[in-house]
Amino acid sequence: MYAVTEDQRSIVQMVRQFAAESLAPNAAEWDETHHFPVDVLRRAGDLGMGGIYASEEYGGSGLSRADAVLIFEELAKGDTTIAAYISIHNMVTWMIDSFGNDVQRADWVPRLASMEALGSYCLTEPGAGSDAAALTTRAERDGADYVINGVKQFISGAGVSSIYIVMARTGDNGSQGISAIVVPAGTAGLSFGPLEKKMGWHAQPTRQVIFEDVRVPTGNLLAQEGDGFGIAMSGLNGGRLNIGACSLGGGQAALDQSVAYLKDRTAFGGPLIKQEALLFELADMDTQLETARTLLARAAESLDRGDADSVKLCAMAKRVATDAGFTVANSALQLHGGYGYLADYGLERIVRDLRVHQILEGTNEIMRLIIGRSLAEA
Ligand code: FAD
Ligand code: 2MC
Repeated sequence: MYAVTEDQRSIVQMVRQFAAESLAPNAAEWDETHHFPVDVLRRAGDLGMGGIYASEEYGGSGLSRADAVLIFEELAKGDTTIAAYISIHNMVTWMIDSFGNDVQRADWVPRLASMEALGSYCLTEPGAGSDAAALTTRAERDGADYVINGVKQFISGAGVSSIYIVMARTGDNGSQGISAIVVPAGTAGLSFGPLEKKMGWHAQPTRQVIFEDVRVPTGNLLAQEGDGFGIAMSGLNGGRLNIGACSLGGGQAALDQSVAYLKDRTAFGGPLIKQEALLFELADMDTQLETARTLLARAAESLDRGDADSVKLCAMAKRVATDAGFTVANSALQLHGGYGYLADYGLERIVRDLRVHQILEGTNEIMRLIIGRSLAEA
């Protein structure tokens, strides 16, 4: 049953105001100048958005996944790229809060929840993306330390983040030989590749993270050796919902702008919104977004409950919402005619930014693989 509670309404109102005042007016400039607004992220942290679904014990907001998808939709209406980074940061906060011991949680969660420290999630490698269990970055035990060697590819926030969760191989037995280790910025041997030049997501840095004999205490291991793949995947279940919600927010902003534009723009003797072909297009856009919103809410509630089919539902919601957001934004661009292609109208930026949501946090083909496997294995 999809119903928004009174509490959720007030959270949405607060986030909507933050997005309208602090994100939307700056989104075009941050995109153009490739500016990562760390100061604004700290303000989001002050509002509780650095640890949305981390427990309150160490400074998290203690909200549900159902709350989180509403929050990310609103943030993305202001700036999808910044919203998406906040989602990745939340994966990091939640993974430490959920799988760390009390010392680790007390050390890192308060700083992450306030966004005083930013987090990066390091799974992908140059030779292992979709097939994440094939990763080769190694962490060898040496006395009381791990010594890490390897390269992580496409890491969001890299170079600016203070805390890196690194999935590294401590054993050779496939996904069971992977561990999750926290590497703080400034550790000797940790370096970053140049900024990647990207189609979108200009307002956040993407770089390689390079480990050359990076030495961290074994006390930085989350849970037990061999638990890392499960920890990484659990983080991604929520991440997939959030990124879907970011696509929804971007798509909704594009639809709202299109309705206003077609009411205003006249051709053939009246406002374009009177053209039934265009009204039907708007109707389909609205329907696609509502379908995505409904499935996101359903998947979020199942993740909150820990249902057995929540992994599959998160994959479905990610696939549907990221496809819907991109399709709707692209249609919105078309509905604006030539003006849609101009940067001033903001739509080409939303299209560029949403395109990558169909690729990262598990490509939409991998989402189909997860869903398909669940059918084959049933
Ligand atoms: P590949 O795995 O090489 O896939 C190539 C193509 O083959 C894709 O279309 C894929 O869907 C398809 N394919 C692969 N296997 C199958 C299969 N079995 N069946 C059907 N089709 C298949 N990663 C992180 O760890 N942390 C980050 O912060 C992060 N941020 C990112 C930011 C950006 C801007 C980008 C572009 C990527 C980011 N990523 C990050 C990496 C992202 O998760 C990967 O790019 C993605 O998982 C795909 O991996 P790949 O690029 O190696 O593609
Ligand atoms: N939630 C919880 N556990 C999961 C899981 C999930 N979503 N997916 C897999 N697991 C567990 C699974 O239950 C199994 O556990 P056990 O060993 O106890 O039986 C273990 O992980 C291994 O799973 P599989 O046997 O399914 O592993 P396989 O290698 O065949 O395939 C696949 C796993 C393809 C689903 C996984 O590699 C995947 O999701 N690939 C996509 C990678 C990805 O999403 N990358 C995103 C990087 S982050 C990013 O892009 C950002 C922007 C932050």
